[in-house]
Amino acid sequence: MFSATRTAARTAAQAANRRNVSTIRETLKEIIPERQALLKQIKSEHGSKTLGNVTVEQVVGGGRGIKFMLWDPSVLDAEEGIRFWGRSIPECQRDLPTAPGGQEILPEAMFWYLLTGKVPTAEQTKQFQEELVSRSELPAHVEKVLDSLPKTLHPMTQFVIGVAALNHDSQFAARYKSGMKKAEYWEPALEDSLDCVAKSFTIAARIYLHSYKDGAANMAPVDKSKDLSANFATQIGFGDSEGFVELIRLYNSLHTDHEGGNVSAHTTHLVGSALSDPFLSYSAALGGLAGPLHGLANQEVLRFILGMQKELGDSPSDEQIVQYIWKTLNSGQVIPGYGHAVLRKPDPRFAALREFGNKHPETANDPVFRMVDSLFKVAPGVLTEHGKTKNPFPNVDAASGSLLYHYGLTQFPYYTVTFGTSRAIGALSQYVWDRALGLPIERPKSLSMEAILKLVK
Ligand code: HAX
Repeated sequence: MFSATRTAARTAAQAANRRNVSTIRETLKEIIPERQALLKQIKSEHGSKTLGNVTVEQVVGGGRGIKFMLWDPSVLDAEEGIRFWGRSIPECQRDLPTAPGGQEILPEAMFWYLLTGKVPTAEQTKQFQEELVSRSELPAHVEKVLDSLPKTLHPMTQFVIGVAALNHDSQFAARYKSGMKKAEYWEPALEDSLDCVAKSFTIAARIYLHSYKDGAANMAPVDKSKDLSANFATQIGFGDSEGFVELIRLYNSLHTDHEGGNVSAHTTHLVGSALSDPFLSYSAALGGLAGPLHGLANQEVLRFILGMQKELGDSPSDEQIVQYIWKTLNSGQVIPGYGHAVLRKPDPRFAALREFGNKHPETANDPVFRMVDSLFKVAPGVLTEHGKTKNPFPNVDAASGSLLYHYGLTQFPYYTVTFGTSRAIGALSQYVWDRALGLPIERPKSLSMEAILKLVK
């Protein structure tokens, strides 16, 4: 086992003791038996009840709407958007701790909240932040692997490789090999998940320096007094911009979780159900996040917006934008950042990012951000007229890239990496619960076309 991890866990426990603050382990230890009992009750009292029939269209249509898996930290409503343990995004913004002097939710606080369903105190957040930051250093072999990859390799491919290589020090894998009991699974799952989240930020920074700067040899060391987002910003060279640091905090809090059925969350859950450790499970999820219909859409949005700006200039009329959208649709392409498999209203994550852009004078007047706003005014109407998409409204990816671009993070093939640091927080929170609840290996039924015909006749 990577000894820095053991030291981080021990130091965190000692610091928590000194301050008389309960640690994440103690908090989970208290909650887990209650949730285990609830699941047992659901199974014994309601196990044979149905939650709706499955149509043939759902089977051949990507499983839309089939109620199929257990996922506790968040639930998505088609009209209202996401709720994290029952709280909407504005409610999370109201209730969760921010950095001293900051206004945006700290991703560390969101991580605690997603893991436990309880809002952490400022003290718990501080202690948890210190623990995560002290876990964020990378083992030498991971640094070596990352630095040896071609600079031209897509940043998401580098991310997949970096996270998979962390599996070398997995406590879950080591304890499983030595015969751990099922009731103990959640503990090393938690240790690995904390490591995976913390180290993902450092992997992300290293990839940026490797791909777009002179390499990571002189990467700034982790500053243990700062949060993960501030460290990440410093390491990639944007630490002096308080606006950028706040954006990274917000971005990493908003993208964490979007219930369990999306590709990256579901992949983590599926791969984890085979008792693959958190690193292997999340590395597989990153491969899904790298798809253009999922997380890569934030890269595609920027490409789309910059293409439009190049063709139409900084202040196109609504009519010009409408024509540009039609041209894109008529050439058979999708409008990136619009549409959603579940949502049927504008995504509240988009609303939160748009609000961020509008409340900061420097971003509010940025031509690329203004272009995102102009697109939002007309695109839903065009997509409705086009008549294909079930949801003509913007999703989370519609605004995020323009804000990163404003602050100088202009390399848009990198944008999905910033999504990936965040999604680890939500997907691995459920991974810990999957092990705590002893959920079985996932194995739904598939059907051939002949079998479908036989069943419906
Ligand atoms: N532009 C043009 N056409 C679109 C569209 C868009 N933005 N969104 C959906 N459509 C089309 C679909 O391609 C589909 O066409 P076909 O029947 O020819 O296949 C039709 O409308 C019906 O699709 P749908 O049922 O409304 O949407 P799906 O559930 O199948 O797909 C997607 C949801 C998000 C993949 C889809 O809306 C899309 O491709 N959007 C653009 C890419 C994007 O922004 N992805 C990010 C989504 C959020 C996310 O996961 N972020 O990580």
